[in-house]
Amino acid sequence: MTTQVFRGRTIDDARKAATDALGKDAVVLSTRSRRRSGIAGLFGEMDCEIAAAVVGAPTPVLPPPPARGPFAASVYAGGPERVPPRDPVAQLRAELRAELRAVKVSHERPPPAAPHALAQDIAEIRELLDQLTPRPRKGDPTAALIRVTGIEGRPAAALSRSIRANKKDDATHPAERLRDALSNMVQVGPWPLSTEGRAVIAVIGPTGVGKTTTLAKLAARAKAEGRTATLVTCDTFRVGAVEHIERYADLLGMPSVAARDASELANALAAARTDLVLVDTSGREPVVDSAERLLSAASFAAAAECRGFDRHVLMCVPANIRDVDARRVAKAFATASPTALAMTKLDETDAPAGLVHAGFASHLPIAVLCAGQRVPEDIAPATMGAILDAITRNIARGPTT
Ligand SMILES: Nc1nc2c(ncn2[C@@H]2O[C@H](COP(=O)(O)OP(=O)(O)OP(=O)(O)O)[C@@H](O)[C@H]2O)c(=O)[nH]1
Ligand SMILES: [Mg+2]
Repeated sequence: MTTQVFRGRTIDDARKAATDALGKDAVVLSTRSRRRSGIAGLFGEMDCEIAAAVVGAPTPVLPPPPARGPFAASVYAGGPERVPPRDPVAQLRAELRAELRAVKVSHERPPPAAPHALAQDIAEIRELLDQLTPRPRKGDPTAALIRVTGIEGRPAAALSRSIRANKKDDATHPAERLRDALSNMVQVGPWPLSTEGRAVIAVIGPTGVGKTTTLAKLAARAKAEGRTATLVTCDTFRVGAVEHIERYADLLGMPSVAARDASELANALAAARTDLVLVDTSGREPVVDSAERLLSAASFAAAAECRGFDRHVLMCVPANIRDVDARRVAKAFATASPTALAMTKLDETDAPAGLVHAGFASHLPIAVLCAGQRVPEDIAPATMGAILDAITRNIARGPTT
């Protein structure tokens, strides 16, 4: 069987040419349209092409192929063109090669350029982002030091800016410059027991951070100083919470009271005959009418029962708190308007970056440091030296370049 190709303006033209040449037994094997070469092709004109053969027919002796050209007569007359038989595998390989070439060309083509205005906008946004979040650069000793402390997020960026801004003495060791910058960032608050007159000292903060233990430590310290105190618990929610504070009160020989809401706390304050009233709370966020709400600056100032008392509301936060959690805690307990931070569990971390995170998030000074479970040993007034030592305690072991 010999396959021949016939062309025409339409498929019918091509088919008619095939029938004329091969007779009505001609079988169409394939058809395709292609843009005509030359000027006609530019105007969208197409050729139709069919491959046809007569099954079982002897190979005809054909005249030589007609002259080719844009309007070759043989084409429009449907003149036959001999196509040498091809190995199907070779044909497939040729087609694949052509496709591969096309793919390669399309990949080598440069991507379409972004419009100039868009590219400029993107560059400006990148620059702004760089300014807002200065990334610690590799090989930058300051950035390496900050990483060792575990300080992260916005406090780390602020610290890094502060160190870089203070380049007046480049000879100073980076660790010293870090301490300088930290001392400008961290604030120290007064030890709550230093109040001379009557005072309410309350502990607030998330569950399990050491509120009750810290309050018990303060109570024991107060007793050791010869001051009298009443223990009040507003945590009437958690099973065993009231008994917990009562147990400490018994051990210390102090009166204790449970207050379920703001009015009961106000009554407890009015009834107290001691120098200090130490208030424990639940770890829940202060809601309207809750006992914790009475502790807020505004309610405390407005309540007659609170008159004559200094107000100390310590927000207890663990020393290993992450930046993101410190911000959440500061927000959650803001309605109780805490006056200072009591940082707990310093003994449980080698990177007490929470000292910075909590201070930065709450804008509160640190007044109390707790480093253990023992009552009353593991509590101390906060000092700048102790805070800086704790934060930089890994520096000697960490990289400095
Ligand atoms: N290692 C260590 N453990 C502490 C510290 N302070 C408190 N703890 C322990 O932490 C656990 C929880 O302490 P609590 O005082 O009951 O904590 P809380 O915030 O009152 O807990 P809730 O009342 O459940 O919200 C206890 O096992 C304490 O002994 C500290 O500074 N260091
Ligand atoms: Mg408790």
